[in-house]
Amino acid sequence: MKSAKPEKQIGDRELLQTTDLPMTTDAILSDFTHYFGRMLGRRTIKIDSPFLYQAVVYAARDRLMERWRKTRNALEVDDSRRVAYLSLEFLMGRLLRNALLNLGIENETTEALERIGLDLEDVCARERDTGLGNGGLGRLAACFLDSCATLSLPVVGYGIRYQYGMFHQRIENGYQVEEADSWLREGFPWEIERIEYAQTIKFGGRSDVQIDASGKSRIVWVDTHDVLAIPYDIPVPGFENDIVNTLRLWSAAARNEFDLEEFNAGSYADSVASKNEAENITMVLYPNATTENGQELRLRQQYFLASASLQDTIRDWCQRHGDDFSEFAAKNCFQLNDTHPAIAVAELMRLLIDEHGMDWDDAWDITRNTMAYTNHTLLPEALEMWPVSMFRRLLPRLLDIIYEINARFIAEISQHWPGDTDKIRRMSLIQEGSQPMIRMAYLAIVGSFSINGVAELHSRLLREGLFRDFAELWPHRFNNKTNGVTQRRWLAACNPALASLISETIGEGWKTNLDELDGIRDQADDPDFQARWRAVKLANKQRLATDLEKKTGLEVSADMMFDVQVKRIHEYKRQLLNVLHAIHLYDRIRRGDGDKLSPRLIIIGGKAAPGYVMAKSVIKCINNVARVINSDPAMAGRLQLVFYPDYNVSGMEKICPAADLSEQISTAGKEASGTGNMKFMMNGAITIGTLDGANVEIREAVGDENFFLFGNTVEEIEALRGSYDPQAIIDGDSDFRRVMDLLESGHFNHFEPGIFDSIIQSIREPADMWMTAADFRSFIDAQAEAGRAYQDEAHWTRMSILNTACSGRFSTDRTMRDYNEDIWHVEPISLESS
Ligand code: 26Q
Repeated sequence: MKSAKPEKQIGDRELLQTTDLPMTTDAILSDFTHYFGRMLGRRTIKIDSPFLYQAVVYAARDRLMERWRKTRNALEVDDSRRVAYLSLEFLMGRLLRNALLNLGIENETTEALERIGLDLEDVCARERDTGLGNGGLGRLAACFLDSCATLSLPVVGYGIRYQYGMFHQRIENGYQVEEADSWLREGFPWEIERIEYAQTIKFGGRSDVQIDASGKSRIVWVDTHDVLAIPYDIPVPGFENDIVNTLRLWSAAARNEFDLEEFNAGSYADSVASKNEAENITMVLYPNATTENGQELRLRQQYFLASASLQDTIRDWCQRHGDDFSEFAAKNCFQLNDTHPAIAVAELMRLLIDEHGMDWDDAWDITRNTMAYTNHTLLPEALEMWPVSMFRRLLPRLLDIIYEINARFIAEISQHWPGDTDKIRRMSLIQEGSQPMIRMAYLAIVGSFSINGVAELHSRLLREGLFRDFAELWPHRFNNKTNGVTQRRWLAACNPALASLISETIGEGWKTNLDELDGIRDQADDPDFQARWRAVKLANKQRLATDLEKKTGLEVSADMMFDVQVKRIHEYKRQLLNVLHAIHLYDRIRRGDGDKLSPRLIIIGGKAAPGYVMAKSVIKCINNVARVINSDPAMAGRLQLVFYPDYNVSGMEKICPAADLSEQISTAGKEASGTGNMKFMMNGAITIGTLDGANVEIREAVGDENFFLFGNTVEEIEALRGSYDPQAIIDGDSDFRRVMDLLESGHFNHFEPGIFDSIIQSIREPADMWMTAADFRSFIDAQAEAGRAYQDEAHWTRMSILNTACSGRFSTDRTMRDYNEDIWHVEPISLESS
């Protein structure tokens, strides 16, 4: 292959050779005034105006811009190995507070705004959440970016700029109502459009054999409908290290404003419609319902992201190396966030073979040495599959390539296990049947050099269960990378009072080395430190109480124990078990058996996928039970239940600092990791949980005396299947019987007969996948123990302090170091040279 290193164009000059902008209060105020008055053209300061917020963003963005340029320059000069993190979701939340914190200008900006009578808190609250994700997987990607920038790791995030992110949730008569999230409506001041890096993405058409000039036959993908991918860049600042990495989000546009052929044929309306079809690709984020599986538009999104991101990487590569790909695998790594972008395996093959003239074996070498796959689920029904027929219609050339990968893979299995046709059928990338399907997880595994789970238990269960055949074939490819969360957002920014108390005690080092939190262990029994710790928690609870009252109208007291479960609503997460406990407490208090109970506020929040009927019933059930409990005078000061509406990243920033008890109660073996559990722990909540996901490691870290454990283990749950008899469990437990009697008598749905029948049925069902009844008794007992423990103030505070103290290993800084040591092997960016 010829090597043609392009020389820098004579005309290429750095235009912007700025000196660093001052980071002082005066300079920030002056820039703010400039943007507010001269650029945005506003005169009067109205507290609710979006323009105050925007002007502050521009002042901060200027200071990011020069650091961003230096980071990019350093990367170019060093030609160092880098990582592209491919994800259909980046749940970034708000960006302003984080940018100020990482730039180290929080105090200066606060002061600058104070001078003109503004409160930074109010200004930050004006920012809309960037809700480009469903939940854990999307937020994890956002935390990863923060940690990579902070560790100076050369990692670029590639995602989709959905016009509509995660829907907003309104509660109407107890039911979830979805509203579109038009987050871009007032503009998004963080992004920079980079039209110069637009890429063309092909769909449809067919593959054709052509003979090239040298007489060789090659396959070309013809008669395609092309769509333009336009990148928008968002800066990702590291913590006080002058690094600014990039999140590049792709937006779809019609390739020509009008398709001339159709236009000339006179079908003006059709050509405008086809423009619309192109732009539809990035219109909306899909909610994670299994019922939504198999949607054609979703496959278009996945291919659009994979193709645009790979082409972008190759464009950048060729600019520096010409068409010499010999070092490509040594210098690039693509981390696949679940199977959602897994089509990248086939697309990289296509680009290398069809567009860059490589032969199959060389292309496969590169692919197999650059792709790495992270799995986030143990639910077999959540594994993505696409109908072969849809692929043939939408991505015919990619189907050819997948078939070829599969043929070669099956040859390999046959060599390894001669004559084992059952194995071939099980491991094939194609699931045969009346509707043949492509197994995207298997494509990801076969095409990757690394396959990881997201908690120790999860990774073990992947190897022993879901992916057993593959782990037997390639044991060295399988590994674990336990999730984390960034302490900059999930402690420093969201809980400033606790952050100050910690920093006063052990210094600021924990912000970049979370293991240092261990230093507050010594204070766990110190009465003075304990009192201050409690005062912070109380203030956070008061803040949340105010917010709750504003959002729901319910008046709550910060003196109660805040018992919190916030996460997506899903049967395996068992919000229902939590409701059963609430009903049990209600029943006890009504019977006059509540005098010894700790007063509790149970908070449940989360969104249900719009098509997930059972999850939506659970929301209605929570709200109905809440209405009965909260309007019963006998419950006053003892028990309240509230549904937190429209739970999102900003919601969690208020909720986790205020929680006393963290509910992590999924059926063992179903939650891959969980990350909310880590945010709560870091903020001093104590977990009540099953041995599932990262709960296992949380309990190990904090010690079993500081964790309320309950429920069947994975092995016990598996052993139960087949003989599970929930009716007998209910009949044999008088507390459980009374709870079911209340539910079944219509006590919570007097004027809405039958609406909870399916919920009741699911609890009594021997085939109940989630085994809610099996864990009822041990859950109630663990809750009682937690209630008793809460009454011993000093003991509870000690547990709380120890939870924070032991949360060090749940920082994404640790997670990213682990990825880098075992998978990525990149060097930190050095700013010296630029
Ligand atoms: C699939 C097909 C069609 C449309 C949407 C989807 C889809 C979208 C999002 C499927 C799944 C998701 C998100 C999954 C997710 O958030 N998983 C969580 O990932 C966390 C980070 O690793 C873990 O902590 C959680 O345990 C896991 O549930």
